[in-house]
Amino acid sequence: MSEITGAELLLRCLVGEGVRFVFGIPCPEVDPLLAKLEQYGVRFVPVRHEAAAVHMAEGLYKTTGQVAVVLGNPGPGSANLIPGVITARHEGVPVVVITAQHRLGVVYPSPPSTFQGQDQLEIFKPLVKWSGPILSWERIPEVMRIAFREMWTGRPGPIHIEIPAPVMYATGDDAKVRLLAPDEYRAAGPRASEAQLEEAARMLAGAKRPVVISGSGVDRAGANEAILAVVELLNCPVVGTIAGRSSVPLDHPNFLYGYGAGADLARRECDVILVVGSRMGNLDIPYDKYWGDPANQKLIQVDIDQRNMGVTRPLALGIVSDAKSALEGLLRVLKTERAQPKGGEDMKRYREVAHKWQEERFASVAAWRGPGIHPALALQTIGKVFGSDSIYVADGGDTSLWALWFLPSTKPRSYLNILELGMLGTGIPSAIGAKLGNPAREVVCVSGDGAAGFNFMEMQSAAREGLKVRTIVFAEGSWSMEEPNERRLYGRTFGTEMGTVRWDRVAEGLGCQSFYVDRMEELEAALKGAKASDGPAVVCLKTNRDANLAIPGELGLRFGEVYQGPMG
Ligand SMILES: Cc1ncc(C[n+]2csc(CCOP(=O)(O)OP(=O)(O)O)c2C)c(N)n1
Ligand SMILES: [Mg+2]
Repeated sequence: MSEITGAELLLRCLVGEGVRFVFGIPCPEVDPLLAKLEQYGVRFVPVRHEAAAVHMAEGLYKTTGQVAVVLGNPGPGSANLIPGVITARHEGVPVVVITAQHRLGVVYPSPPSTFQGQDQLEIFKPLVKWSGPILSWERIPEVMRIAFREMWTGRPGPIHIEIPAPVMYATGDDAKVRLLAPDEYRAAGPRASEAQLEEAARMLAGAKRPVVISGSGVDRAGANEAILAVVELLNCPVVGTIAGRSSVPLDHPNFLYGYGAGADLARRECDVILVVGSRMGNLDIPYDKYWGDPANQKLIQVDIDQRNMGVTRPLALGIVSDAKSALEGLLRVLKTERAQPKGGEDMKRYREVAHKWQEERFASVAAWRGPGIHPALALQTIGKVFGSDSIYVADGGDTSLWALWFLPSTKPRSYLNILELGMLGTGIPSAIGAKLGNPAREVVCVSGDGAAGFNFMEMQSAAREGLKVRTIVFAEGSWSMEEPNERRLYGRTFGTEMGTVRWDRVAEGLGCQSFYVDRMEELEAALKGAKASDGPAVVCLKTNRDANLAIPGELGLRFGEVYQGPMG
């Protein structure tokens, strides 16, 4: 017989689920867990703010598929987790959120006299997919199974476990517990039936103008090759969603940007649409004006979650399935039935329209000669220096819109955005999570200066952990994205002026290598310097404020429609 603590038993469950990282701040209530991590090959990454811990878990998951644990101490630490947890819920990011309590017996209910007492279960319940306490050593494996089953059912998301200190410290005989491997208590995700695949193949093969829409679910399911194979077999357009920017290569000859006249035309003219791994949410402007007549368009949707079906566009065929197996099955049936590629004239036309539209919209960027640095040109230079193999993390308002257009095409799972909640400040911690999961790859965070302020302290975490994350702050000194509405309606701005920060100097104090650049001629050298740094590096890049604000009108309008619904 060997006695192990509740914390060690919990850790065995977590390791069995593939957990390799724990993010958080130590406290006595979780010390028995932290003390054992190394023995089980799990790395503890201390943070400067608990919300950042969740964003780190988010960056790790989005780039690797790995689930991590985040910790909150009783009271404030748990409260600080909340913005991160809400973000993870919106993003469909699985995270194990563990909150602690000091003692059993004073919680549920907590008397008003309790120090750091709060009903954390009540607080977290609406924020997560599932929330529950573990109140005895014996039930740890069972409750963890419930939680992980819930986490992986449908669209993934955070789950919350509350473990009071006495349960962490309690000991029991480990011979009495039998831990089950994931496949001993969870079934593999839903799969398309043969009949559904045949029907989808028949619709696509018989279509005159099919279009494929690729969402972030394609990235998450590792279905990137499969979706391209279907697109190439059909020789049809593939439109990437905003969240699915890295799900298909932007430089593929069949790719069309979602915001643009090329994709508009393809969507309007098409007779069959295959949407994979996307809810067709507001970011992807699912409004009638950008589509054809629903009476003549048949929509096939493949999604892991029934709840995402037909939310914004009417459905002809819904397939609740893991994206990879569905697309591979579809490809197999299309090949067996000798489906023929489409002629290519339409594709050529869409590409031409898209190209022309892009050239016209961004003519001001190409023609720009200063003064100072245009964010779009800076992003092109960043792309040139860091290339297509890097992981890019974009954060901020207008800065992230410029990044969406001007950063290069990337590998799968390699473009993180502040979608879908739009939580500013996720960039730096997400980049750290991405770097932990991909130590051999460059991870570049491009951030607005407003966004950077939220979690900039985590650059010190990066320095301490020896993580070569590169953060480039677009420092024009304002909350740019909030300005146009103020100017338009009130003829002046209020509260958008942030004042300047020398991010390079702050970074120096945090133990990072740092660079300051305010002239285009010096930008490439500064970026190369950051790339060559043997620790984390920060580039304080002073962009031109007017240039940052000059998002082309039509693009701005589309982004406005994301919030306000169809206009005009
Ligand atoms: C946490 C949070 N607060 C407020 C907002 C609303 N918001 C969206 S964009 C933006 C401005 C961002 O400024 P910055 O990061 O400097 O980027 P810029 O627009 O200047 O390029 C704000 C305040 C948000 N998305 N998230
Ligand atoms: Mg700004």
